[in-house]
Amino acid sequence: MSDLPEKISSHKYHDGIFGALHEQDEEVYQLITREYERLCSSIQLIAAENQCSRAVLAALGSIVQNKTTEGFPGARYHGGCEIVDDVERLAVSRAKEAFGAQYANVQPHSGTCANHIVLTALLESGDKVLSLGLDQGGHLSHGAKVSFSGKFFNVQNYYVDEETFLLDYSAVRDKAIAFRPKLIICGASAYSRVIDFQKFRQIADEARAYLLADISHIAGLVIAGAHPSPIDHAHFTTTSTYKPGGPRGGLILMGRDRDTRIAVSGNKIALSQLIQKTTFPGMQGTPYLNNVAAKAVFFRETLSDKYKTRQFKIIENAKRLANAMLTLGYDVVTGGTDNHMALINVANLQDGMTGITAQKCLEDCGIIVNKNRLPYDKKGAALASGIRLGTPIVTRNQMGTEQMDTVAALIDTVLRNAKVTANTEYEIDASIRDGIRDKVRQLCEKFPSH
Ligand code: DSN
Repeated sequence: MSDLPEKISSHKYHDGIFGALHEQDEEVYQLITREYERLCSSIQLIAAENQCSRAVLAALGSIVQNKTTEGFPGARYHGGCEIVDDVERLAVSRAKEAFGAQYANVQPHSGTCANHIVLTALLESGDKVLSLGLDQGGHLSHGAKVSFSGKFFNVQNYYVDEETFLLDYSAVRDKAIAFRPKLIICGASAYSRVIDFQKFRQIADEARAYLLADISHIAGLVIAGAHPSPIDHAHFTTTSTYKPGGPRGGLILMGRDRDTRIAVSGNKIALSQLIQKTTFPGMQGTPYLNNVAAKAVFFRETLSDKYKTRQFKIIENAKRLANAMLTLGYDVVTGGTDNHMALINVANLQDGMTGITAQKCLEDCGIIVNKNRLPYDKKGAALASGIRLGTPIVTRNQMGTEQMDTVAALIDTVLRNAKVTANTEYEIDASIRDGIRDKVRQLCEKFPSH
C-alpha cells in the first residue's frame, strides 16, 4: 500500500485535474480563472462566506464524488461501499469531536437542507413554529413564507427589542407561552450579539417545545469556544459547513437529547434515529460523498490551534471594524458586535441611499459586501437600509486590526463620495473610484487569498 499516493496522483481523474479542465473546456476554465482574479483583487466582507483549504478542495474534486449509494455506513443500498463507509464514519467522528456532540449527521446537502430535515422530522402539516423573522435577522429556512419551511407550518415570529435591537428573552418567552409552538428556532443570519442558548432551552422546556439552534454563521466561533455552544441546550443544532471555512454542505448535531424518545405513528423512536430516517429515505438520496470526505478534512482542521486562534481574531477584527465605522460617524446596529459581523445603517447618509446602492458602489470600488435589512426596516428586502460586514475571509487572509481601520476608511470614502441619482443608481467620481481600487489592490496583494 506504500505506493498508493503515487498511484492516486497518476490516476486519470487526479493527474493535472485543473489542466484537464483547461484542455477540455476553455470556457469554464476561463470563468473559474476570472473568479480567482476577482477574489485576488477585491476585499471580501460577506459575513456568510469563507475560503476553504486546498486540502478540502482536493477532497471535493476527488473520485469519491462518483460513488452512488443510499443509506448510512454499514446499511447501504448499493455494493462497493466499504471505503466510502469509512469516509463517512470518519467525518461523523471528527464532527462530533469538533463540536463536542454525541450525534452528527454529515449527509445534508446544505444548511437549509439540514433545517428542512429537522422540520420534516418533527412536524406535521399545520404544526406551530416560533422563530426570529427574516426581516429581523433570521433565515429563510426558519419559516419564511417564501420558503418550504414557511409553506406547510403555522409560523409566528419573535422580534428583537425595538430600541436596543437585542433579543428580548422575556418577550420570546411570553410569545412561546401564548403560542405554544411545537418547535422554537434560534440562530440568525444578521444578529451581531451573543445568543443565549441556555435561555432559549428554558423557554422551550416551559412551552413544551423542541429547540433547534441554527449556528451556521457562528459555527467556527462555537468550535473554538469563542461563542457559547448550543450542543447540549438545543435538541438539534444545524449548520452549513462552508461558513466556518469548510466545503459547501450541511450538518445536524445533537448533544444530550440524542436518545430522547418521541412518539411517531404510535411507536417510540430516539430523536437521532428520527433524523437519520428523515435524511434518508425521507429527504435525500445519495449523499455527496466527495463533500462528506471534504467535511472530514475540514473537521480535522478545526481541531488545530491555528483554526481556533483564527476564530478569536475574526471577532477581534469585526469589533475593530465596527468601532472604526462608529468613529467615522456611522450608525452600527446594537453599537458594535460580539461575533464575526457588523450591521451598518447607510440609509441616513443621504436622501435615497439604500443598502443595495451602497453594495453596488462599494463593489464598483472592489469592496464586496451585501445589502441587509435592519430590524424594523421600512425598506423591502430588495433595497434594505443597511449593509452587513463580515470578517472571516479578511482574517483568513491574515489581515489584522490595523487593516480593519484601513478597510473602514475605504468604505467611508466610497459611501461619502457616492451620489445617489435615481432608484438604486449612483455616481462616483472616476478618479476617486480608481484611487480606491488601487488601494484595494495593494491591500489584496499584501494579504492574498489562499
Ligand atoms: N444565509 C445566507 C446569508 O447569511 O447570507 C447565506 O446562506
